[in-house]
Amino acid sequence: MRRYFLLFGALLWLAAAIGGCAGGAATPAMQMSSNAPADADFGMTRTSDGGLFQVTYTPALEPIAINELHQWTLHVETADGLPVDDAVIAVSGGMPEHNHGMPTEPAVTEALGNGDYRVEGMQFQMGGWWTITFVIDAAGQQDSVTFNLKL
Ligand SMILES: [Cu+2]
Repeated sequence: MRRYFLLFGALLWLAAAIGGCAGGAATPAMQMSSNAPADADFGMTRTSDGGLFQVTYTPALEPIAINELHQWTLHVETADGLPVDDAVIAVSGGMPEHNHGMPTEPAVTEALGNGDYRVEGMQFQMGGWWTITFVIDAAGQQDSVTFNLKL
């Protein structure tokens, strides 16, 4: 009897995994891991790749729940700690090991002043390792920052 419950549970898990990964129906279950590299930085404040900006995200939903649409506030400073206003910021995200993106198309919808920006449309359809990348254009310079999340 116990065997049947285990099999049923495995099928449920597989269905959930496939359902959560658009286009991943052909992905073998063995490849469905979502482990970040051992040295991945999960901090909510990071320096952008080129060192131009210090960027901090604050989710309106804490902790972040799966499948719940919510906002983030992004705070952008120069390397010297001065708030960066009038930036143009693009958002993208996904699960690197699953080759899928987010179910939504998040966007910065409002500059709030003092280096803060409202990010709308944040939603994650499954648990695991996610990366969210912000490409920041400000004062004629561009740099990007990628945050790691474990959901
Ligand atoms: Cu996934």
